[in-house]
Amino acid sequence: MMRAVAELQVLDRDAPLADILAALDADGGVVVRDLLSDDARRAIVDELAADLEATAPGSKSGMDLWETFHGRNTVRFCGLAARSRAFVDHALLNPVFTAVTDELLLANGADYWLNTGQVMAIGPGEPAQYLHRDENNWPEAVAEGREITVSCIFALSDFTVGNGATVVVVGSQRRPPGLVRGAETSPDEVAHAAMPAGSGMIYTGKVIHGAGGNNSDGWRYGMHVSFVVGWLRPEEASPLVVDRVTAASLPERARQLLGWGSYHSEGGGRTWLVDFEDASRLFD
Ligand SMILES: O=C(O)CCC(=O)C(=O)O
Repeated sequence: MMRAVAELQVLDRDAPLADILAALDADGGVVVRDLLSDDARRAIVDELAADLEATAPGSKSGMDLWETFHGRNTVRFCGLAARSRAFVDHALLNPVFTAVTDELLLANGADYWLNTGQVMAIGPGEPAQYLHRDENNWPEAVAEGREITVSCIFALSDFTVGNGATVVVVGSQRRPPGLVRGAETSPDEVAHAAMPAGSGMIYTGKVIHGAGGNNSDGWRYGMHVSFVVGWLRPEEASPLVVDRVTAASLPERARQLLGWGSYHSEGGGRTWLVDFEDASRLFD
C-alpha cells in the first residue's frame, strides 16, 4: 500500500466558492464536507440499492485494460439519472459542484453536460487502481491550462485510507499534459481522500488520481459524477438511457445536462440539434 503523507484541504459546503476554487487550483482536488445532506445521501442509496445488489463486480468491457481499470471486485453501474430521482436533484444538480464546474468549464466552452454518473463500490481485497487523469479520455482535446472535464467522487459511505479512499497526487494537475497510466509518486505528494459519508472530493480532469486499495473487510460505496465541455462527446450516452418521458419529468437544467438540449458555441455554431432546432423544443 502506498504511504500517504500529503493532505487535501477539507472545506464545508458553505465555504466561499473562492476558497474551494483556490484549494482546487493549489492541489487539483478538494474535499467538501456535507456535499450531500444525510437525507439526500440516504435517498440516493435507497433508490440505487436494488441495482447495487443485482450488479456483479467486475468490468463489462471485455477488454483487459478496462477490466484492470474497472477493478475485478468493484461494482460499477451508470444510468443513475434513470434509476434515481434523488441522484438528479442532489448530485447532478448539486449547487456547490455545479458552481465549481461553471467556473472551470465555462471558460472553455459555452456549456457543459454530464460526462458520466457511476456507482463505484469497491469490495474487500480490491487492489489500488492504476493512477490516471480523467482528461485523457479525450486526448485530442487536452491542452495545457485548459480544463475540459471536472469530477466529483461522492462518499455514499465513509471513505478511509484502509477501505479505498481515492488517492490523489497533490499538485499533479500542474505536471505537463500527457497520458498517465500509473505514475511515479513520492509519499509526500500522495493524499487519500478519507472523508465521512456525504462528503465529496471535487477534482480537475488534470490531476493524477485513482481508487485506493480496499484492505478492509467492508465495501467502500462511492459515486462518481463528472461533467465535460459541451463540444466534446461524453463517456456515457445519457439520452440513450434516460428516456423522453423521464426527461420530461426533470427540471430543465437536468435535461440539458443529460443531453436533452443542444449546444450553441460562442462563434454561432450549433450542434446536437433536432431538425435544426434546439433539442429542448421536444418538451414545449
Ligand atoms: O473510485 C474512486 O475513488 C476513483 C475511481 C476513478 O478515478 C475512476 O474509476 O475513474
